[in-house]
Amino acid sequence: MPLQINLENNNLEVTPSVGGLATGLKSFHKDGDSIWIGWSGLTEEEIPENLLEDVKEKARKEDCVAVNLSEEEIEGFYYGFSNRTIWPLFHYFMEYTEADKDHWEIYKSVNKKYAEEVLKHYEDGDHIWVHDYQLLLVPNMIREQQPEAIIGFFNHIPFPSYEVFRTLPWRDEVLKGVLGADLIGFHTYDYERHFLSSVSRILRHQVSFNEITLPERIVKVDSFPMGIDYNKFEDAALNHFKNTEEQRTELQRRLDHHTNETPEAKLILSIDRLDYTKGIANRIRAFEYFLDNHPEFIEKVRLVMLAVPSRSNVPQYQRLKREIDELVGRINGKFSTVSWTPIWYFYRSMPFENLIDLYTSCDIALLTPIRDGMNLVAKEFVATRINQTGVLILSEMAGAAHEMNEALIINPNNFEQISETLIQAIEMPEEEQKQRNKILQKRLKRYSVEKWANDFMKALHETSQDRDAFKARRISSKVSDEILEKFKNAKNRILFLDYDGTLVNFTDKPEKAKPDQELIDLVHKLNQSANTDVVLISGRDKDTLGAWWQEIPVELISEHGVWMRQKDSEWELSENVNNDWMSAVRPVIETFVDRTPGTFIEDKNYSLAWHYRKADPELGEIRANELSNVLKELISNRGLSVLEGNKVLEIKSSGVNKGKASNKKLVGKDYDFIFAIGDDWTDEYMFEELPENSFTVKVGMKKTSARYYVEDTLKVRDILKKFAENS
Ligand code: GDG
Repeated sequence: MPLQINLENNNLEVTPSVGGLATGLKSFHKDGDSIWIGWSGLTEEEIPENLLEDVKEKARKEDCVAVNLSEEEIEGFYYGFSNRTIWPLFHYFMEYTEADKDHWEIYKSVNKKYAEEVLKHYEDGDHIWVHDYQLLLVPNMIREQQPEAIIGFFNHIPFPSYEVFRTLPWRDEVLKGVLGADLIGFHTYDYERHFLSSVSRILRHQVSFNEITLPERIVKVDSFPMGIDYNKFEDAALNHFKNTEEQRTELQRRLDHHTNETPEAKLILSIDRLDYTKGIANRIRAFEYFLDNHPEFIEKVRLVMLAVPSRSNVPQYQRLKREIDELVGRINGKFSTVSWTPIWYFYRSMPFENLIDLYTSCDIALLTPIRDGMNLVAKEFVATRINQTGVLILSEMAGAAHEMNEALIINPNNFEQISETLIQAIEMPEEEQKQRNKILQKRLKRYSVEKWANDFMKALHETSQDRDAFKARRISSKVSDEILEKFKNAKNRILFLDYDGTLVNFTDKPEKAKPDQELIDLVHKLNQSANTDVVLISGRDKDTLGAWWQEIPVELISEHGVWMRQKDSEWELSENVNNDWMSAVRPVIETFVDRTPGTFIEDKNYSLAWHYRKADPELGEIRANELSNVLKELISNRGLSVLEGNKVLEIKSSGVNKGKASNKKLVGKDYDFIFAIGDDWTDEYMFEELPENSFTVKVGMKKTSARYYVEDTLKVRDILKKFAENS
C-alpha cells in the first residue's frame, strides 16, 4: 500500500511507503476514484485485537483496503516464493532461485486471498489493475469468478528470456495466472518479447504481434515504460534551494560543509534498496578499481552511498549486507587520509527531504544495477537538477537505459569502462551536462507517472471495447437457441462442416486425427435426417478422408474442392486442375523441411502442404513467412496460390477453394437453412462466398468474415448434437 503502518508503543504510526511501485502509483491513486488493495505492513499476530479496526480505518482514510496476512503467510508468500523464487529468477540470478513447494502453496493461497478481496469490492464496469510479481496468479483467479471483468496486469520487474523462465517448476500455472488479464504491461519491449515467447513455447498459444489468442479471449501485451511524478521532484528541488541556512537539514549542512571545504571535489551518489540485483558490491569494487588506477583522484571524489534496508529476512540479503559492510570498511581503510574518507555509507531509509538533499548536492549519480526492471532513482536524479548540471552514469541493464540515451551508459561488469566513464563524468564540461540533461528532462516531464498510468488505463479500456466487438457474434446459449429455431423450421437444410480444428482437435501428426465413435455417430445421425444435406469440406487428401468416412455415406469435399464424393458414390475430380507443377515446387519445400526441425510435407493429389505445428513456434513463423514469399514468386502466373492455414502452408490451384466448392453445392437447390463452420483461413472463402443469410461460424476467436464464433471443438459438437436431436 502507499502507506506503511507501524506499531510504536501500542500506537499505530502511518508513514509513506518507499519503493518504486508505491511511490509511482501514489499520485495516480490520489487523483482517481479508486480503491487500493494491499498489505498494511503488519502481520495478524502483530496487530493487537483492539487495534484491528484502527488499522482498517487508517487504510480507509487513504482509500485503501488492508489484506490481513499472518506471519506464516508473509514468510511463505513474500519472503518465500516472491523473493526467493520469482525475484531472483526474473532477474537472472538462477543460483539464488529456490523451488520450495510449501512456499508455492502459500503463494497460491495468498493470491487467492487478494483475488477474493478484489471480488468483494468489485462492481460491474470496474477496471482492475493488478501489480507486480507477488500477484501473478490474481488475474486469472478474478477471471474465474467474474469472466466479464476488465483486468490489467503490470510487471514492474524484468521478464526473463524463455530459457531462464522455463526452469520454473510452476511455469504453466504462472503464465495461465497472468493470462487472466486483458492487458499485460511491461517496462520495455524486451520483457514483452520474452513473455510472448514463453507463452508461445510453453502454453503453445497463438501469438501474433502483441496479441495472444486464447480459445475464448484475446490478451494484449504491450510496453509502458514507467515515469516518475516529475513535478513533485522538480518542486521539491526548487523549494530546497529556497531554504534559509536555518531551514536546512542536518544532512544538507554536512554536504554544504564538504562542498565549501573542497569546492573542486566531486560527490558521486548511489541510491538503491539493498538488493543483489542493484550491483552495489560491484559498484564499490569498480570505485576501488578507479582509485587504484587513478590515484590522482584521491581526495578529489567521494562516493555517497545510500542503501535502504530491504527483505532482511532473506539469507542472500543478509549476506549481501555483510559483504557491503566489509567492502566499505576495507576500502575506507585502504584509501582514507586524515581529512578524507572515500565512501560515505548510509544503511537506512531517509525521509524524502534528505533524498532531495542528496539528489541536488551530488555531481554525479552512479547507478549500476546488474538487472533492474526500470530504475526510478535515475529519473528522479535528473528531475531534481534544476540548473541542468549533473551527470548520470547508468547501467545498460536497467530498463531506464532504453529511454535515457543521453546518460553515460555502462556495462556494470566492466570495471575499466566504469572507471573511464567516471573520469568522463568528472571532466564533462557544464555545457555538455546541460545539453544532455535538457533533453532528458523534457522527456521525463512528458512521460510522467500520470501519463504512464493513463496510457495503461486507456489501453485497458480499449481492450474491453475490442472484446465487445467480438462478443456480438459469440454463440451464447440464446443465439444457439435462435439458430436452432431456424434449423427446426427450415424445409431444406445444408451443413458444411470443416474437419480438422472444427470437428476434431489438432494432433501432432495429421494422420492421428481420426474421427472418434461419438463423432461418427453424430455425423451419421445428422446425415440420415430428412431434408438435411451434410457435407464434410476439408483440405485433406481424398484417400484419408474417404477411408475414415467409408462406412458413412456422407458427402465429402477433399483438398479444398479438388475432389467430391456424393452420397453413396465414388470420388469425382470436380475442377479442371493439374499437378504437373509439383515436381518443381516440392524440392523448394524440402529445403525448408531440412532447415526447420519438426516440419514435414503432406502430399495430396493436387496440392502440397507444409506443416509446421511441431516446429519451434518462433522459428516456424519465421520460416513460414520466408517460404510463403519464396513460393509466391515461384508460382506467379501459374494459376497456383499459397493458402496460409492453421500452422500449415498449402500450394494448390487458384481456381480451387472451399468458397467455390461450397457454392457449387447450392446450384439448382433451394436451401432455406445454410450452415457453415470452420476454423482457419481456408474456411474464410466459404464464409465470404456463401449467401449472406447463411449461418457462418468460426471456431476460435480470430479475425473472420463469419457471422458468429464458438470457442472450441467441444462447443461445435454441442451445436451439432442439438441439430441431431431436433431434426
Ligand atoms: C521496482 C523495480 C522499477 C529509495 N530510497 C529511499 C527512497 N527511495 C525511493 C526512490 C525511488 C524508489 O524508492 C526506488 O525505486 P526503483 O525503481 O529505483 O527500485 P525498486 O524499489 O527496486 O522498484 C524497479 C520499480 O519497481 C517501478 O516499476 O523501476 O526496477 O525493481 O522512488 O526515490 N525514498 C525515500 N527514502 C529513501 O531512503 N523516501
